[in-house]
Amino acid sequence: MRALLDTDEIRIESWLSEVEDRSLANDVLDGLTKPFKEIPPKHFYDTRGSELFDRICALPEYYPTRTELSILTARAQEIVDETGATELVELGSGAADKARILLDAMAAAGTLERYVPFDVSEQVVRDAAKHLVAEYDGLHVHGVVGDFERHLDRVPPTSGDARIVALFGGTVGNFPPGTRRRFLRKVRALLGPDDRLLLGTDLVKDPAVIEAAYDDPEGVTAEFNRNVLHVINRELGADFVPEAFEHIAFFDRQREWVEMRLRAQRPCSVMIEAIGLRVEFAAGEELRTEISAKFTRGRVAADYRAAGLQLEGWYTDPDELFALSLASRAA
Ligand code: AVJ
Repeated sequence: MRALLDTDEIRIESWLSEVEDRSLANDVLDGLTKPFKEIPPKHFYDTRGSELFDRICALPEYYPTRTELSILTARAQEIVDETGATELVELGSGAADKARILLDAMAAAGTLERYVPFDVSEQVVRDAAKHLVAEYDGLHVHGVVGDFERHLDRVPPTSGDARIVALFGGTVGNFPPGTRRRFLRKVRALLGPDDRLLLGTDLVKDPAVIEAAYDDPEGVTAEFNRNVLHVINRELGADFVPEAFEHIAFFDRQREWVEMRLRAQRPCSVMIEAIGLRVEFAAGEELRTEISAKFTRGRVAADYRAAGLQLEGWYTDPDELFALSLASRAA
């Protein structure tokens, strides 16, 4: 661990180290030597990828972000009053605009003590900490720089009476079902008896609505998808030609998840210097870059149960596009 900052109000620590952090190299080596090639979606988010994702969130077709924000705005006070939360832990905190809605409600309830942003980007955590301590009187920020798939156990112990651990955006849908349940079990370990998980999940709906959200006419999502190839080129010295890959997005009605893929439009031979790997793509061969599961209330409840959690609150919009749910440790 590296302590990045330690003042009266702000403490920031990092669990990432450039030498040990072989996550991308390992994922590329494993993923591109599988019978069906795949790269996990967490590697989309370098600076450009994060910018492209912000543009996706502003697209008329991409409903999840604005819907989740509307639910949170409508229900934050109720959630805070019910949980009595003194602390907010946010996994994948980014610019913390969703956190602000909860922090406002906690401040209004007079319970606000601490915010714990957890993000892979050191800059993002620093900026959020700096802005928030200026905005909220007496707020302490304990920032954690890390990968919440690997460093979840580094979240500091609760400082107050009750905390909310939040994962917004439907990001939990990026995990395949088994991994998702194991992840939720690790989140459970962060919860004391009075603590709650607040989880955003996109809901099952008309496939046409879902597919439009992942294949916009402007091509922003296509660029976002191809960005993972730019990341691999830069970080691992590879020679992908991103333009040779076509963006594919479809809703798998059986599994109820969206899949994004990149389809080689012609045969491609790619060298990945950093791991000494040559990979061949046949014309038309596809690389899976993301699954994004869509949920029902029943599926969320079942996942919670399997992870030793219990569903305690369900908050949705009038069209039931998206849901926030609250969970506690099962008795
Ligand atoms: C950030 C994972 C919630 O799955 O909808 C947006 C990422 N992918 N468009 C999602 C994404 C394509 C997004 N999450």
